[in-house]
Amino acid sequence: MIKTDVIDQIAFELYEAEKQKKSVNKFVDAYPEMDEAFAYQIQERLIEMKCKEEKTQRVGRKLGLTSKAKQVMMGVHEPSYGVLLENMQLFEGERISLAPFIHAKVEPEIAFIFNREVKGPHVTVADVLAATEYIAPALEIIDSRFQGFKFTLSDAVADNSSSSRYIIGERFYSPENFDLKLMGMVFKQNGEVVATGAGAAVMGHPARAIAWLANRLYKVGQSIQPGEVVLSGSLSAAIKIEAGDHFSASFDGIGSVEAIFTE
Ligand code: OOG
Ligand code: MG
Repeated sequence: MIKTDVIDQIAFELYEAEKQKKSVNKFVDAYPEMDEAFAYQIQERLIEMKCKEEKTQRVGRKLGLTSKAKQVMMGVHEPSYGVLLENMQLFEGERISLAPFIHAKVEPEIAFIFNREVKGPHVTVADVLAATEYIAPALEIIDSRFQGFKFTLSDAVADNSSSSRYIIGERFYSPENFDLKLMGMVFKQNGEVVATGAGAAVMGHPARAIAWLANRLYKVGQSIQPGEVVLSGSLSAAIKIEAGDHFSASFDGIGSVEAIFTE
C-alpha cells in the first residue's frame, strides 16, 4: 500500500472502532513504518474525518503522558498530544452515560485557556503563562481504541492520544497568582482519595508541558491559537470508570471539578 492509503486505512479503522465501540489491535505490528511523525499524520486525518462526519470543529489540544505516573503506567518515555473537538466537551452537573465508551478512564488535569497565540520553536514556561488568560480544574475522560488500553507511543498518537471527552470546572482564574508547580491536587472516587499530587507532577510544571507542545507543533507548521483550551496532562494515574461513580478533582486555590457517571 502507498503511504496515503495506509494513513486513510488506519484513521478509518480508529474512527470505526470508536463508533462501533469495538477496540482494535495496535497497529505498529502490522505497519512497522508507523513512526511518530507518521502517527501524527494519521491523527490529523482522523480529526479531519471526525470534523466532517460529526459536524464539529477544533477547539484546542491535549497533552498526554506528561507525568511519570502516566509514563510508567503506559510504558513510554515521552509525551504526546491530541486535538480537542467541540463535541468532546461535557459539562459539570450533567450525568454522563458510559454507553458511548469502550473502557473509559478519568484523569485530573489543569486546563489552560489562551488569549494569545503560542508559537514555537523557543517557547518557555514564562511565555506560556504570559499568553494564558485563565486556568481551570479539569477532568479528562480517556478511552483508548486499542484492546486492553495497550499500545506504543505511535499507536496512541494515531488514536488522538486516547482522547474522548473533557469537563472544565466553571470557575476560571488568572495564572499569575499561583505557583502551578506547587499547586496541590486531591482526586476522589466516591468520596475516597484515590490520588494526590501537585502541578510539578506534569513535567516539573504544567506550563512546561504546554511549552513542549508549542515547540513540537512548530515542527509541523502549527501553533496554539488564541481562544484555544489545552489540557496539560494528568497529574496522576488514570482511574477506570464504573457506572455509579462520582469523581472529583480539587486543586489548591482554584476549586474543584466533578463528574457523575451512569450506565
Ligand atoms: C494516553 C493519554 C494520556 C494524560 O493526561 O496523560 C493522557 C493514554 O494513557 O491512554 O491523556
Ligand atoms: Mg489526559
